[in-house]
Amino acid sequence: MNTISRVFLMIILAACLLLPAGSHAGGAAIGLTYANFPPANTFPCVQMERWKTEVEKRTGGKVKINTFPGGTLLGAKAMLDGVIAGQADIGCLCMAYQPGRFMVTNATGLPLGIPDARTGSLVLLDLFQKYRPEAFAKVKVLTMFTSAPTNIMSKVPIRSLEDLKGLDLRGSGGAAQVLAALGANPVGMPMPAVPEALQKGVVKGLLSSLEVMKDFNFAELCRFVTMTDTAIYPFAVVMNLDSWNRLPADVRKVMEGLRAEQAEWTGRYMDRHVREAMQWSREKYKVEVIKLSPAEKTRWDKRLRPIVAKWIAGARAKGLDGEAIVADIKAFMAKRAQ
Ligand code: DTR
Repeated sequence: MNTISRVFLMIILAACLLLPAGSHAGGAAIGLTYANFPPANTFPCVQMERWKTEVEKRTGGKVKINTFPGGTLLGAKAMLDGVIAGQADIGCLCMAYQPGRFMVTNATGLPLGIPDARTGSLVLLDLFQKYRPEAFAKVKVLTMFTSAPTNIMSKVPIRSLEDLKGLDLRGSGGAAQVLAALGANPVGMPMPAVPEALQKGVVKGLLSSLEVMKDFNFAELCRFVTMTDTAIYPFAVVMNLDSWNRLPADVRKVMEGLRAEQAEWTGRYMDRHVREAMQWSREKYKVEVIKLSPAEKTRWDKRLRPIVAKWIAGARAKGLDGEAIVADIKAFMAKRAQ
């Protein structure tokens, strides 16, 4: 071996010794794919990148996660079945897009007064852990989280039930039930389809969490926000069972350890981001925020009240104890309140 080769060898050996314990530079890292349906700048994808970074860091590089935002690997409604079939190792799904499939967890989308995304996310996870719904039997649930409470964003001002009557507004799952009860005409579609629907005038607005005013630039078209602070949208991050079972125990431990932490992190990010997005919308597009008068609010609340009872009856017909589920959600809300 000549001197140059010897120096090289020593440099390589020194580099190996300097690598942190647990680093995986020696063997190939375990590669995992993570599919998501909305664009990269939106909150489901922001939480995905945070999870990826934390898992890669906490496993010392043993795992490498390739993220696919924007429906490039799996679309909104194909997410759960795609993950079950192994088209992606991990996927993020919005349960409201398939209301009948996620009866138990979608109950968090009833108008029960969940005050923010942090509380919503922890309550959703509590509910999942208590009921372990059948819908998730074929996957490993890595985390769950919710949007912030939803409000109406619209092209026209909405100050009363009369303004809302028959208006085509986009909303899915629990949000669609709220819109119907208020007398609007709910039009269901996953979030990525909304920009075009608004642009073409297929809908005159939407009921969702307000960070989308900035993240989808909806503030440009929807110059009015009517505060309802109602139904949240629940999400789940799920993993293919074979992919999960193949992981070494220490990697699984890292992911399990992140489950509640990630839910809370995402909720807090969402709550903060809603505030920033609304400030931005007011400054950039002079968006008007409409607060209902107390008398009008009473009328709206009265319309919303039967939704929960109706859901409980529907759940009973499917063999679920809807009353207990709603009572549990309320108890978890009290426990998680800050
Ligand atoms: N509100 C649900 C979920 C949702 C809220 N913000 C985003 C951003 C990107 C995708 C989905 C969502 C909805 O309206 O579809």
